[in-house]
Amino acid sequence: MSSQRLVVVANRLPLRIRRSGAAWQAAPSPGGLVAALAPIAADLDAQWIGWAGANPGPDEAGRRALLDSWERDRGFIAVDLPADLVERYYDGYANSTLWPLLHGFPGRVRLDRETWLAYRDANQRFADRIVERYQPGDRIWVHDYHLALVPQLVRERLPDATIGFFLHIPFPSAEIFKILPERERLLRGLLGADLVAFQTHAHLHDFRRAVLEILGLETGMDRVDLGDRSVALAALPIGIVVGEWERRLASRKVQSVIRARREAPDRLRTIIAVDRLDDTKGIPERLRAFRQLLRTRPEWHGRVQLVQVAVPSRERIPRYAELRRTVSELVGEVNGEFATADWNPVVYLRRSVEPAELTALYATADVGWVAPLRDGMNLVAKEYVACQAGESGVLVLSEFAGAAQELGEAIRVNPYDVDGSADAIHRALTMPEPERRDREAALLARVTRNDAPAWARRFLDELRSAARDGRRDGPPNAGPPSELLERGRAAAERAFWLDYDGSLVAIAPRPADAVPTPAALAVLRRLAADPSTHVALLSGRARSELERWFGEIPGLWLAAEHGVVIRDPIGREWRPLHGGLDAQWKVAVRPTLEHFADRAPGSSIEEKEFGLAWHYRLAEPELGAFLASELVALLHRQLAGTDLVALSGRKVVEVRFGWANKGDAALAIREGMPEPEFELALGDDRTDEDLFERLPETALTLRVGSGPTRARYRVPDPAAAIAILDRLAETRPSVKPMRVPDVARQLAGSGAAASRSGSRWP
Ligand code: ADQ
Repeated sequence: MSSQRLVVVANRLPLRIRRSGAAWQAAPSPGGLVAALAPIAADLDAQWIGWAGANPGPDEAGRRALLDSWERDRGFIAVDLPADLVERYYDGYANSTLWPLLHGFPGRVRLDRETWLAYRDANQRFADRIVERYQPGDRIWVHDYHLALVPQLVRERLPDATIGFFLHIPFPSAEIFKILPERERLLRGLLGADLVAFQTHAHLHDFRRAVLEILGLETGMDRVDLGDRSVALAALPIGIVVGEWERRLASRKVQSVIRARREAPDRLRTIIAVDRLDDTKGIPERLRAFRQLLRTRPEWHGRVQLVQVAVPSRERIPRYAELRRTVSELVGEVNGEFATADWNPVVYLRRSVEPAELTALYATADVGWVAPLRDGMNLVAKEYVACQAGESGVLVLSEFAGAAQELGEAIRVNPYDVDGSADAIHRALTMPEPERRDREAALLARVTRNDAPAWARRFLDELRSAARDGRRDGPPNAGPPSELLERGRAAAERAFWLDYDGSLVAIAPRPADAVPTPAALAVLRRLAADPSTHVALLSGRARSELERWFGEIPGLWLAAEHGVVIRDPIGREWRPLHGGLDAQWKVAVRPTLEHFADRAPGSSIEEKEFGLAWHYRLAEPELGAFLASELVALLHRQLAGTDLVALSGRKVVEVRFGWANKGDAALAIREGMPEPEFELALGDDRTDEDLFERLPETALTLRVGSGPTRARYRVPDPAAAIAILDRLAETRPSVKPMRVPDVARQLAGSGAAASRSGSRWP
């Protein structure tokens, strides 16, 4: 169905174009991503956008003709990248910066501004191609670390597009990720997607922590809230296309190779290792461990053979060329030390082997040895298990591969531990047959159940719900329409319900630093000076602070501590919204908060007249968020049966009267007013939602900044909110005499607030 097209976007197309003599030729692209995804993409009839691996050169017409035929026949759409850009983007930022960094090897990372600029440029070219080909309803599935900026670049141009991102490699701890000067841009780039998925929960967890520490965004288990939308997070381990391996395994050609090898009279026990020649794959470490096995257990001399298949990759990068040399030397050393005229301990195939040959190699090996120092998943482990179907080969698997999270029946090794690895191989070679069969059968069941098509289905299901649910969080950042503001400006009778912190001024690290800006003060003055405009400032702050900052502004209502007490603009008297103002409870609750303040350096307690708050904006973010949830749970128990509540807000946990509520405070003030013709409420956090909820539907409710909201409109920050208030404060036809005294009198005499107040508050 054309409205449900799938568009796969990856650095490479499944085929690459190569010059062979005078002609252009197609060859398969190497690596795990293409291996897992290409068959699925074909089944789903997906379009595929990627680099074809060759740039315009001699015989451009021939190259174009081949690319056009790919597009026509296979839905492969090539992105052209000039050669010097490829070098800086692909060899440079993607593989010399992101690859080692995301694998957790900061010592191998190259930081270079030039390559970053190229990365941005290349990502922009991919995004342009996506936008150019986009049809409404398309699902865009972006793959891997080469294209981290693409989701956001596409989102900016196609706000409604459905975009998913899958990271095939690990995500490192926040401490390591933070090394990147471009860390913020990269996270924002990824968060342009509706769904960001990882290979394991551990990677997802590290990502959440980076989002918290770098962007200051608290995340749910599986969600990042961006305000106007949210991004779903998921851990979806990739699988292999088991069916393809089964088919090859059953083929006559492969079966005859397998038979011949098994029946050979001088058959050795064999260990298979298959890797891209990459320094994360632990090839030298494996060769050293194998040498150790031969040194410590001579009984294996002449009886066991390690077949190391390694396909060279990224050889223009010096690190990779160096690795190639190291591996060749080590193979030479091990063979030099132990080989005999009849026995070669290590067979080294430094090339790409055909799928049929690979299948036979996996099927006939007694042990599959997968030893990466770190790996997103590692498909070789799963391929070995699939090719051992009905047999009893043993998988030895590094605990640092994503696959280790799933494949619990493998023998686990720490690839850095030479002795431990040698022992594990000995154990695998000597394991009794029934145990081997049991383990293999359990592994095969897992690999089959979570194969690549199941993985893709799960991703696309998650993407569908993410795109549907992610937009529910309220209005976009566009603010109210002009006509509405015009009507508001001209209305005869108006009311403004304004929050202060985060709404009129930006949140500051310490509450005392968030002093009113001249712009905020000016607009408050202008609005409150208008005789037919009622302006109330409804804040969580203590009355002493509100009085100090705003006490002298004529005509302004003040409500402190979320409406616990209210001051009218004429008599300037504070009255409680509700009776029973007792602050004795603070004696019992304060020590609990103090205990948490001690545990989180940088956090502090704010003492209000009728409330207590624990602020953790300056504390280490993850510790702060963790302690906040613990504190809320503890306070819930401590406060049960009282009229106090513990609420968590933005980097704060507050204890206050449950009945204190900005919405009720506004209604109490409103009772004494004529019905306003225009009404605006402004707020940035949960306590303002009470206000939005209580006001009539016709009120212009405006949320400042991110977060789910019931407000009708949203603006990004206090500056934008003030700009709107400024428009509404513009000169307007003067109407009706001043009404504030009537309202104040009513509140003082018969209104809700005063009737409950008694005379406790002067
Ligand atoms: P890779 O780093 O490429 O993939 P891996 O998952 O092991 O790592 O996939 C390698 C693929 O290449 C396998 O399908 C293997 O059969 C094939 N291969 C390797 N050497 C070969 C050779 N000499 N000849 C022929 N084929 C060879 C990245 C991440 C992984 C993640 C995958 C998929 O680094 O962690 O598992 O993506 O998400």
